[in-house]
Amino acid sequence: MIESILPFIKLSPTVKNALHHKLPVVALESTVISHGLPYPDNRDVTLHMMNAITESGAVPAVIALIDGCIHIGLTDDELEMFAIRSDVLKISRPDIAYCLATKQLGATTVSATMICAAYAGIRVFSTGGLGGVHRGAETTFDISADLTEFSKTPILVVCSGVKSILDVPKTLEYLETQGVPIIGYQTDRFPLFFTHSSNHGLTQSLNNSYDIARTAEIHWELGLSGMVVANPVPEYASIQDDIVERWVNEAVDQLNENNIRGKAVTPFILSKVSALSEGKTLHANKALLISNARLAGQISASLSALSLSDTSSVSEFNAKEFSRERRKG
Ligand code: PSU
Ligand code: MN
Repeated sequence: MIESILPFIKLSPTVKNALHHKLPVVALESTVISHGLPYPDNRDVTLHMMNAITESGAVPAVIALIDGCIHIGLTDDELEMFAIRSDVLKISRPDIAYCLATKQLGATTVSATMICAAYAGIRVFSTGGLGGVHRGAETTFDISADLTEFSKTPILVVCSGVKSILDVPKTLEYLETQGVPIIGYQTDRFPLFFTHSSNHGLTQSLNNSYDIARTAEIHWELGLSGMVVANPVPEYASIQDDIVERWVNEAVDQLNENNIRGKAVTPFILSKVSALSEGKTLHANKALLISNARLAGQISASLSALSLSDTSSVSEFNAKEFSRERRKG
């Protein structure tokens, strides 16, 4: 880890031990806990995600900002605090230093979680959906910092695509411009979060965690940056696109009526859609979060098996030394 960063990083004992022994670790974001889901589902689904990661042979690490430090791995009490409190800041790339300096509680979005995971040497991160290009972005310029992060930070993010609260074709175009690979897991269609499939085709599709890990390893060996693995919501929990679309349109109308802007846009639409669906979207949301965590755990374990996962820098990493250490251990 770069020396100047050390004072700002607090690893939990479990995560510290895992990183020290080069075991597979999967990062989890905290914005989905503090701003994405209601209590107590936010806490419970996080515990289920952590279990799924453990069952896949990896160590989970929820990332959040507390009292001037980037915490990698939370205690149960800390998780409860992020699940309950309403004064938690939503932290993207521009907000990290401000939150640390003012010692406020910060929940990390996809962009901030990628940055913090990379500091710790974690390569795989699991979440629900990415931020993207908002509908009407041609006038509001509202494009999530998540999308530019992928061109900067070499992390693999497992997600279920993006919600159709966004402009999906523009989001895909933007990711392509940023040079971000999107690998469909057992699909050649871009998943729409609540909906298993879509008419947006993908050019990259792989069927198992080993092939994904191998691709990631090459991507990083070549010095390329972040990547997306799109894992569709499990079919049993998938909701038909035209039904979701009705709720989304209504939520977007309310957004304009209430003059909601900036950081508040995504949480506002998420909670409106959830209310309009009378909880149906919550069921899908939980199912996909757990399924993504499981896949991320498998990919992370495969990367470790390839001797390249979870190192502070792939280019610095001495694969031979690692295999020697593994044989010894
Ligand atoms: N999309 C979801 N659920 C979420 C988010 C996005 O379906 O919880 C969160 C993620 O943390 C993502 C952030 O990084 O919202 C994007 O916020 P914004 O659109 O303000 O950049
Ligand atoms: Mn925005």
